[in-house]
Amino acid sequence: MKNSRTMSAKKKFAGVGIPMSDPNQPMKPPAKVPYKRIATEEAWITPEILNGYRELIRKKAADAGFLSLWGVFVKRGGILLDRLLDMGETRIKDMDATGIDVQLLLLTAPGVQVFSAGKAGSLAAASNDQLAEAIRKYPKRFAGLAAIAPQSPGTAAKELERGVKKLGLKGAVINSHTKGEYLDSPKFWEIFEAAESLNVPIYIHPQTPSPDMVQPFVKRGLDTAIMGFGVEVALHTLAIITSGALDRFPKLKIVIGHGGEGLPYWLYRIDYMQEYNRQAFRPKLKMLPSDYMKRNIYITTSGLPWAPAITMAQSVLGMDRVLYAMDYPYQYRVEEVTMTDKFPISAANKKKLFQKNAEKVFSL
Ligand code: 1DF
Ligand code: MN
Repeated sequence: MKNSRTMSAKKKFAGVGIPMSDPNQPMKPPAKVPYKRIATEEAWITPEILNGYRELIRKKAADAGFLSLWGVFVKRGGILLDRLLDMGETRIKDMDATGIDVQLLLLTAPGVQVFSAGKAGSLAAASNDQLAEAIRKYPKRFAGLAAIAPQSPGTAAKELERGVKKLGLKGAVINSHTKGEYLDSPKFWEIFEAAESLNVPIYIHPQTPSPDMVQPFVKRGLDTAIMGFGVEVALHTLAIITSGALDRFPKLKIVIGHGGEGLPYWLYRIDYMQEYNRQAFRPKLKMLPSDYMKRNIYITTSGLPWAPAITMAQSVLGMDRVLYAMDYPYQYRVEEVTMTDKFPISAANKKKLFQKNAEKVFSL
């Protein structure tokens, strides 16, 4: 019997048997809709940072996680890199082809977090200047988050402040662990303090899992976007919640992608078990993990235009906490938009998902 997988050998399929278009062929643009489509996890890179990566590889100074992540760039090749590098007409054309009104731009993983502190700080600042320049050219189409280098928390906090106050950026992106360290360590909390007082969010974007847990994933080819990314950011988010950081910074806003990296699905069990699993050195939390998820965490739909997963997350976190994202150029497909346009939710909630929540969370 024919099924959707065997009907045509040439046809490519996205998740769960859904057909997908080729982003390098002309696509049928999505229908006009009564809301702006704001995509909130859209990637870019500077030539200088890309060269820094090449140097790490050349000098054999890359750890297993970065080596594997670099493999993604190599495998996907020039088409992907061109799209990451372009901050002008090509990007705008791609946005038009998929009905995206605004891209919120985030320096792609692993950002500057694989470099030494000094180099990371200067590359981050230079990238923020370039990002601000692109936004000045296309103020209606682009907005962005500041890249920061957690290797020097004080410098990172100051760069976040400069990014927001001087450059008009809307928060910070941190590509998860920094050389194996997570933001639950109080040494990083200057960054939280700055974000909270500036009233801007921190987007914790995936990268490959930290050195202590990456090996079993790498061995099986599961360390990047297929699952390792999600496990890494879910761990990072739970680490922050269970550290008590959100009792110390109750107004801190944290954004995570990919449908909340599995956490909405697990919330009941996390709440239930945290009572028994709390380690002795941890502070007594003021609330349940699900309460912090509903107070401090926002999630985006990046790479997951799938109604069962996203409507589930909306039902447990609330309609105000879920924002649209495409994950350009990694998941640049018109279906990222059209499938989300068709979610079985009300018109008002669709406008929240695509537009209103992003405007509020990122002060657009
Ligand atoms: C991929 C996806 C690669 C995402 C990324 O960085 C990345 C991928 C190198 O599909 O291989 O950031 N992502 O955000 O899902
Ligand atoms: Mn992404």
